Amino acid sequence: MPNEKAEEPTRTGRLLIVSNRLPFTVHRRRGQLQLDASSGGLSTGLASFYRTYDALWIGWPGIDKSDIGADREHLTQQLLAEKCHPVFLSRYDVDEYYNRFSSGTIWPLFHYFPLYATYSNTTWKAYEKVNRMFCDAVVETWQQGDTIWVHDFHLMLLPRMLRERLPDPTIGFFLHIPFPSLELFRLLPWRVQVLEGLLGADLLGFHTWDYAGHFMASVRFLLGHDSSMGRIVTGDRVARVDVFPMGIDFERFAEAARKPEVTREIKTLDRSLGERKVLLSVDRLDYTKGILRRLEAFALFLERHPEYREKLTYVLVVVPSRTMVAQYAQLKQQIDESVGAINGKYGTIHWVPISYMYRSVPFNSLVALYRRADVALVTPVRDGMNLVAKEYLASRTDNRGVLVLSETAGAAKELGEALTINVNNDEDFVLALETALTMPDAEQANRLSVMQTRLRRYNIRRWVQDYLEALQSTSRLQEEMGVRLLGVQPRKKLVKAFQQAQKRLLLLDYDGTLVPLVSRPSMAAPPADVLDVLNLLAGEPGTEVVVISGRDRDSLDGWFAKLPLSMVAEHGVWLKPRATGQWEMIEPLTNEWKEQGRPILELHADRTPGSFVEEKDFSLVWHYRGSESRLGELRARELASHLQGLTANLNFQVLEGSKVVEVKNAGINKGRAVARWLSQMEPEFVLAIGDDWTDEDMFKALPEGAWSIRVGLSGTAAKYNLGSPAKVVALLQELLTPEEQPAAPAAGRPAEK
Ligand code: GDG
Repeated sequence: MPNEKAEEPTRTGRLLIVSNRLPFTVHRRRGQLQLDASSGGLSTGLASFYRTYDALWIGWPGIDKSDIGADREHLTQQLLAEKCHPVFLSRYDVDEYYNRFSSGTIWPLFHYFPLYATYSNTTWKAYEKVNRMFCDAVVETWQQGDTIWVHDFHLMLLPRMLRERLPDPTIGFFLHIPFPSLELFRLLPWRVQVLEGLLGADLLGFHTWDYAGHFMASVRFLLGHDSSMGRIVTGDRVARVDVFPMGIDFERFAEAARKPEVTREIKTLDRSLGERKVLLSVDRLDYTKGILRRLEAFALFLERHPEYREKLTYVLVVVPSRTMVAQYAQLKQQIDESVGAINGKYGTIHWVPISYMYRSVPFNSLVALYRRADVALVTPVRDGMNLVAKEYLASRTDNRGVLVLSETAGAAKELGEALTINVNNDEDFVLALETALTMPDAEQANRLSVMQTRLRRYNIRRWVQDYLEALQSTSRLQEEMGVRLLGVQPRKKLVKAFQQAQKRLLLLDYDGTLVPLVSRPSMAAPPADVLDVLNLLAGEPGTEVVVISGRDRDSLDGWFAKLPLSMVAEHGVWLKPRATGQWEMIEPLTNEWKEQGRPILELHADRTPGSFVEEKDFSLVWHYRGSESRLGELRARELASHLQGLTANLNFQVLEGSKVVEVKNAGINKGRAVARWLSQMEPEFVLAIGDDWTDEDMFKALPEGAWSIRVGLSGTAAKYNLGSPAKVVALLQELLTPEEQPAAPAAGRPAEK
């Protein structure tokens, strides 16, 4: 029997980084277009390394399309020299896709500010449209072997769009912000589209395990795909989910701290700040960064600790951001007012408590501030990671400094030696400030050095390398899982073997094999294409088609009685050979055990909303596909173990199938049922297709040389896997298609087929 592996392309191409913004922002100054470095965590993080890769960065250059005018070609070339490929967006696109949808819907919702989120179909359409524009740009530049790495919440539909357009691409996705809990995420009207968009990626990366867990819970609940060990089987693909806490360019900060320019800046700071202790915060203007809460806590600290007045300065750097969004403009005003109020209340003729800058500061000045600050206050209300915390630590090669970090920043998961606080707890905040300001030098050095060692090791390069290695290995995942997809060559051989054989036996499971699984079995009637292909196959001379199912006789008769098929019901209890057209029992059976089993199943159904009991002649089935999946799984285990306790005395067995627990007579299975056709017919060609482990009995009963296929990506005794019922139907249709080169049709085979 053929046993080819699915072909795996070697990936030696470029790395295509795709993000909303390019690492350069284009400005027009005195008529000329100029490139400035972009700010923000993603740009600063990746910009420091991507040039050393064989990479191309695809994104928006930050300037309105209409402001580029005739310079478009020139600008494209200028950017290409920087390994960048622009996606040009109009003012409308930016307003709708970026300001309104990305910043006005996704950002607040994903950061646990649901009341700030607005939902509009117009902005959603714009988001889809711009994702499609990015897709066009990637498709335009992509070459076989390139690896695509999509970044962040602006482009969550892109992975799937790319998968639909490119042949076998390798696609990674990294989310830089939190993925919220299911209860928040499910508020999004387009939640299914977003999850499906993301699942187009081979590898989904998150900063923390919480975010990854929330994502998998949403996928399970909203799409019904289970995950185990970070693998999500989506039908015909496996996507992997993993955690990669983003690092920084550690040496860049450590070395800058030693540069003479920075030392000079520190001296200047010393002159104006004198002996005072310095508290520092550096944030983009954003309500998630907790700036107002921090100001309130600082005021409380001054109130509680008058001894620190005139002895410390809080340097507050706020970098302008998203000024077009209403909440941000309002926040700016509130910060201005709060700073004014605190300085007014506590300031003296010699002292201004808060030194406030609303602008971006140059890199050297930033490092000088990090070096001069006794305490860094990184206290966001919610933050995906927060790189400022890490940069502060990297800059402190002098072994001094204390980091106060909020536990709702992703960075808190890695930086356990920081003073972590709950930002909503003022007492916590005040106590942390006091502890930080009085921490002995030796303790500061100890805490710093543990964190620095970790950050130096898992720096930005290591992060990128780790992610990309994991991405490459995802393409080998299906093999690791023992899955062998029916590739092009074995498929051709299968079709040819069918077409050349004179006696053929097709053994086809129904639910999950010919039609997709649905939450209520009664909804799974066969569509016309399934009936047509079964009818045509069964009409082929020398061909026996057996639908072999766990269903009861009435359901199978209702759907298939008019077709020239054989049928097996209740997993092999009842057989209806086409020749007789009569149902017969495989052997005399009793169902006395039902009286004891039924109340147990019913009790479980009552305690598990969305589940129900189905009764067949010789089996009872508890279905929980419609239940909350974790509860269903828990109850399934309880039920199975409860029933198993009874099997010693009664003649039944318990089977755990796909979202079902089935109780039926011992010794009955699909394997025994197919034995009958195999021995009576002695076929030259046998093909068995099934989707769950009740079909494994059938696969194991097949003779050497038979073809067998399991639907889905589970490990199996079958020889091959196929992705979905739709692919099974396509394969069956292909059996009926004439060979490409009809050399000599097998005897008995109608010429026109
Ligand atoms: C998103 C997530 C996640 C800031 N002000 C100045 C300046 N910066 C630089 C910092 C840092 C970056 O900007 C800010 O990074 P953050 O991580 O703090 O925050 P976001 O921009 O919100 O980034 C975040 C990140 O993505 C990465 O995944 O950590 O959670 O929200 O590098 O140094 N740089 C200069 N002057 C400034 O005034 N030169």
